[in-house]
Amino acid sequence: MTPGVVHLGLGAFHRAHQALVFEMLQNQYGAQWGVFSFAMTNAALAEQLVSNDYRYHVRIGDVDGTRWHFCHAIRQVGVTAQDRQKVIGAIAAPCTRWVTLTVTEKGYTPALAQILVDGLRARWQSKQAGVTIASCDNLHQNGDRLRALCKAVCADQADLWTWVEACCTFPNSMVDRIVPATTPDLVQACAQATGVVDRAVVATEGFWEWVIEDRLAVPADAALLRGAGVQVVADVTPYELAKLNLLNGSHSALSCLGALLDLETVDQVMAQPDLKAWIEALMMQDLGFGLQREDWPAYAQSLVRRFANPTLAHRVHQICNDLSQKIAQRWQAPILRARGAGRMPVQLAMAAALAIRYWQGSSESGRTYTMQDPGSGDIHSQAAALAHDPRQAVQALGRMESLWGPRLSQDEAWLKTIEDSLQSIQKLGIRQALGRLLSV
Ligand code: CS2
Repeated sequence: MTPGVVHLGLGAFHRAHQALVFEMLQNQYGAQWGVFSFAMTNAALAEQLVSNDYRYHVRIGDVDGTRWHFCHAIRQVGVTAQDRQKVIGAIAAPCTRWVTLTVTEKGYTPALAQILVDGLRARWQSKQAGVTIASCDNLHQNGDRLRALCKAVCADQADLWTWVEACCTFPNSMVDRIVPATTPDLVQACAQATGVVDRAVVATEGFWEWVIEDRLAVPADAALLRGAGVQVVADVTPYELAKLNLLNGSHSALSCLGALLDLETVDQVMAQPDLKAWIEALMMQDLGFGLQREDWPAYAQSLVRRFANPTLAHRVHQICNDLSQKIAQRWQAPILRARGAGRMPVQLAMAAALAIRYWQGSSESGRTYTMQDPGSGDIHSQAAALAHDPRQAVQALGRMESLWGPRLSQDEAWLKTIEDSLQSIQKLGIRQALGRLLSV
């Protein structure tokens, strides 16, 4: 029997999060929950998994210790960039019931939608049942967004789209588990602990959460998912915003901070009492402001503990990757909530100043670093060119709608507050500037 789940984006996150949920479901309900997983471009990873017989190790670590798990959720692999037809064939296969995606913020392109739509067309033409198409990326209303992309690609195929609307669903979802990119150190630690050289190994924390909207092509799947610990709810928005704003929002801020202070990992940043105090203030005063998830203060406190997890060694520069794509998803909503309530989110203005300072490309001690963020060359060159003129730097970068949206890019009081923060960083240095902000 072919696997029932087709996944796009065989990255570390998928291997340590959803794959483990599908493994639980497979253990109970069989191969219909097996995963046919496609790397987007990483052929070496796919080859490693083939030579591992599709299995790989997961190190689950918290302050009180680590344990190893050998995951067998994945049954087949491919590489989207090389095997387009294989992806389409997998989506169209009679056994397929779910398509899941973790392709990162920048992956939501018409080309992605085209491959999905080609697969759906093949299903429709061969009269197969509909599927649940679950976007699991850190995007506000990820399912709605994917559906809109697919709909645009189907603009002149009304019959196909009518079938998609009637038989397939695009639930919104929130996924949460910290899974850093695999490093050579982890491969070595795995070899020492298990005796196996496994380049597909991943490290993660004990915590995981998956909340998905109850809009599934096969409604009975909801009960099975719940049995595996997934929350299937009527409205994901409160969970999604709490996670995007509090976790991802503070992750991006603390990563810029770490990069600028030559700190390598998230736990190293959290080990500095002054930096930790600022991150807590950022969450409690600004990122959490106006959230609907009722237990958000407890969630924020749990994040402080999760970020301090020393077993993860989550590199700040990894989180800074694609920063220009992440800001709109993570910071815009809390800034708008505060501005809408007549408040000035001063900690977030400092985060914005840190991002502008980060884009200059070197740390406070003068160490240069590489920024991986395709399409952001203009941002980087403007930040570097205006490094000595905070006012002009904020005028240039704070007015970019792609980062801040139409309202904030015209909000003069907000722009002035970023400028004040950038001035303060320049005059006092980052740590003093943060200290001053905390003492107000
Ligand atoms: C991180 C996320 O790299 C990043 O941008 O903020 O990958 C984060 O670790 C996950 O979303 C946690 O659920």
